Amino acid sequence: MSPSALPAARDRLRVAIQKSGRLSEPARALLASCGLSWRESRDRLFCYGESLPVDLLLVRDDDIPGLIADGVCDLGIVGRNVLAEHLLQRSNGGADKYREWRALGFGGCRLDIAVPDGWQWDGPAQLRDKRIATSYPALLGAWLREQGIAAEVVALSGSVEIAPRLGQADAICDLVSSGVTLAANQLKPVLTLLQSEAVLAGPATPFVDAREELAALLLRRLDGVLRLKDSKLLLFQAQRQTVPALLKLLPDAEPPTMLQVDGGDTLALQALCHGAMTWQRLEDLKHAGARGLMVLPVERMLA
Ligand code: PRT
Ligand code: ZN
Repeated sequence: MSPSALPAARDRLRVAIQKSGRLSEPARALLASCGLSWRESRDRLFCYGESLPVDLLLVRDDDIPGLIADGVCDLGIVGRNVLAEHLLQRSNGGADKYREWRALGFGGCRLDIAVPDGWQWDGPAQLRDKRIATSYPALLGAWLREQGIAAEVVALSGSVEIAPRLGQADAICDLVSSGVTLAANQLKPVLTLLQSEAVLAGPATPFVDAREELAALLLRRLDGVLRLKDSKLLLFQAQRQTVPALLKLLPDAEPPTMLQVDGGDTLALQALCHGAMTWQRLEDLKHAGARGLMVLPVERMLA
């Protein structure tokens, strides 16, 4: 490659998120909680990063993997289902250029095979020689091959769930979250091909310019936010001899800070807990000797 053909060094990071849809608001909210803010453009396709040199590109979710592979965007927030489908589709051209960096804990759903309610399901072999409608032909095709099942994949771009009623297919392979859509179309889920959620996707190799440091900063903040999502700070007092039993009730807690109160056997404890702090748990702790229990939200943490 001649020096003039080298890609220009970039000192701003470009993150692609869904313009409008299920992932757009939570993706923005997550990035905002990492301290990012933007100036909106009039066409709302590009938002200039103000607090940090991290810009947003607002696009269709299906375009995000390709934009990263082609270097138009550096990072993207997209469903694992979309990323996995594109990775398989591009397996001979660009798939090795990007990968999942982090699971983000929202947009959860499953890619399921669903069959008409009336079928007596007795296993994947029942799909042999059947027509299966899907918007995920690469994922379904790969799974069928893996199972050694010869079936016809009917690729549709939308309204997959009505395909059996229209006579276009015998079964479907589609995203499911609550399952209400399947039920409304007299279908039942029988197999899960993929557990999905929104993920941060990025290049498989490090950046060679200032973007590397920016990406590392963003990841550090993201990890802090994700780690604290369900975390609470638990404060209470207890007699020294009850502490071992109390800590057994807190398997999801970081090692607590303990301070002696009044120079006696009473300790004040402070523990960061990562699981849900329900009333039942608090009552169990009280029963085991904890006093003055207090649960506080944790807003930010930097390890
Ligand atoms: O316009 P653009 O192409 O960007 O958006 P899109 O219409 O392709 O995507 P969108 O906004 O519908 O979904 C974006 C991402 O959200 C998906 O790629 C998944 O990663 C994730 N997600 C989470 C879902 C669902 N849950 C979901 N339930 N995507 C689609 N659905 C569909 C499902 O297939 C069913 O038809 O929503 C319907 C309702 O689901 P039930 O099971 O709750 O009835
Ligand atoms: Zn889409």
